[in-house]
Amino acid sequence: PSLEGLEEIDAGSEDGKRAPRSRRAEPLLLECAWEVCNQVGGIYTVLRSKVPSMMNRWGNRYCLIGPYSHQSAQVEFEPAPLVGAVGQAVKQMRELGFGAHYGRWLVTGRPHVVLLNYLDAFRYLHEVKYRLWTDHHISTPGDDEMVNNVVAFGESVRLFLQLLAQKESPRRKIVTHFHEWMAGAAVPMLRKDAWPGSIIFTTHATLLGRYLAMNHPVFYDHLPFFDAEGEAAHYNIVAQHRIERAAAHGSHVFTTVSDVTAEECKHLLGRPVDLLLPNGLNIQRFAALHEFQNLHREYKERIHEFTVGHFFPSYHFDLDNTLYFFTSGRYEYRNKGMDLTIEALARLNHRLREAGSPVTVVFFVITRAPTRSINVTALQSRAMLREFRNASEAIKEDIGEKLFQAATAGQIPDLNTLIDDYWRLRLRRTMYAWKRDLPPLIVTHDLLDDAKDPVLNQLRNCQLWNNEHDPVKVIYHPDFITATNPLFGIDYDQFVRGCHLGVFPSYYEPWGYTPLESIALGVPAITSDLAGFGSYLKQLRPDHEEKGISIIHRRYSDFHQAADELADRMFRYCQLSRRERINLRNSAESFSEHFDWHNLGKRYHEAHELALDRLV
Ligand code: G6P
Ligand code: 1S3
Repeated sequence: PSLEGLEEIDAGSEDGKRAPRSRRAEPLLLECAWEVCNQVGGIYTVLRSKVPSMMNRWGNRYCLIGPYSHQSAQVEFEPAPLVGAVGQAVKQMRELGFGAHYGRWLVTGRPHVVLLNYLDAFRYLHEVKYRLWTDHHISTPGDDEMVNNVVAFGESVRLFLQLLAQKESPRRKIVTHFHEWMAGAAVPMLRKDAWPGSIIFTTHATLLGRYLAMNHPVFYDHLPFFDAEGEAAHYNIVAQHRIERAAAHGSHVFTTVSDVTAEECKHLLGRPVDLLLPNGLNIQRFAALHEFQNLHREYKERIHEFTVGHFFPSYHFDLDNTLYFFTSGRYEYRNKGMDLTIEALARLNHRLREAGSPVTVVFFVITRAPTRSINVTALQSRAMLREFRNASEAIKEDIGEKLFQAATAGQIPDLNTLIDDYWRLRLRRTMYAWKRDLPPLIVTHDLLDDAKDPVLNQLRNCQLWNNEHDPVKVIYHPDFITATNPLFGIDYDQFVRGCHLGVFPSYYEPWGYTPLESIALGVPAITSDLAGFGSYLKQLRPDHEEKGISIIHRRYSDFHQAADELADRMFRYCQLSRRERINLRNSAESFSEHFDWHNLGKRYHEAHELALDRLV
């Protein structure tokens, strides 16, 4: 489609003006996902960051469709008048008794969005499920809340698209791009109805692949030989798997995010993908122009504060020779490579000690596991740090005032005599209470299941106890970092900026945003050749190492080889000089530009072109 004059062509322009007749045939692009206006995981990031690129090409002919949730809508959604074809279809949905909302998604680009209250389809859910079974052999258990929601959302979307097509087809072509099985139930239903538009389905991971990777010792070698149906039954995800499979087979264009996941699609869903759509970012959101090195220094100070509070009551080390490494992500212990990371840390600890290195590595594991609360000792250390700060500030002011008075009276006093007894005693008491005989904690929260927690157990097995003689210290923080978190008081992006290295050697990772976000914030990262991002770099950017991204070989290495390689990479990083670290941060930050949607959005545009071409 031509790029000219898009802003005048209307999927729902709020001024209600009709576009000139000759332009009305321009196609319409709808993008449908469970994570529209509803943050769950990485798909939210894909959709949200991609908006400016989509708006740039499609303008007002672009609209997203998602599930209505009152809570998220309060924050992310702004209603708009029901105008244009999309607005009219929403109006009709309402007349049919559906809670349908039309407006703008309040993210950069402010795209049109339709939010459907799928709960309204529950009143005839049994009929929809019956159709799914008779028409598509998808049997859905009665008591699975998630599957029921997905089916109800699928039906709401089907109905909405039918109403829209009645208004627009054949005058205007409609392309609908569905993401992930949770939005996929509408696809087979629409094909059965002979819906006149074109359908793209993108999977961001196969559900079965995720389960198998978590549980099977040699998932990738076995991939061609799995009996998908049998395995789905084994993991009790037959309905989900069949919805995903039906969406893959029912789409005109089937895509995924990387060649790693493309293999899974071929073997587990039985259809090779037509195109790969790698994930990008809106790099501008991260860009801090020439400021990012200063930001590193500023936020590193904040992390230093945490380190002082956490470690220094037990023993001291040189903060100037301390490096902060981190890993983060959803708590999929094996899939996200947390097992490998901890094993490699134990080896790094040994190597740094053997080498007599002056460096201390503080390693943060950031994920979300069920917890009761932040650990009392961790909070106490934090409170005491504040007490030190208050006492020091008070003494500074007191001494300053007394010194001023003495000096103006022509005396130079002994500074020691200027400290008020009250503050002297208070400081002594705090110093006394501050001292601890035990090593610093390795976990910041009280976990609900401390005895079975895999990260904690492996840290124990590897004897990473935060002992004084260990150059590698660990902080397991089983919650995501937000600005309201009392331990750091900074948000996740700021925390990343303050670190030195992100470590993400995933075993199962269709794409993997964490290392990409890390470099966008100017922090070098480690990924693996089993992550879509790593695989992309390995093939297309042989210069990735000098750009600050290392790729651990996991596809054809066993666990111990990979752990050695990872320990070696981290060890090499510890040997860099400050100047070399600064240079690497510069390279990483400028390289991240490659992954901006203005570059990778082209793949999406190709997919949409192909979908239009395949519409007969
Ligand atoms: C940034 C700051 C420098 C600081 C450096 C520390 O580049 O602009 O002032 O010296 O960070 O780097 P490091 O790798 O030691 O944390
Ligand atoms: C998936 O989210 P995940 O962390 O479950 O989709 C993301 C967006 O495409 C992708 O980056 C990630 O690798 C997948 O695993």
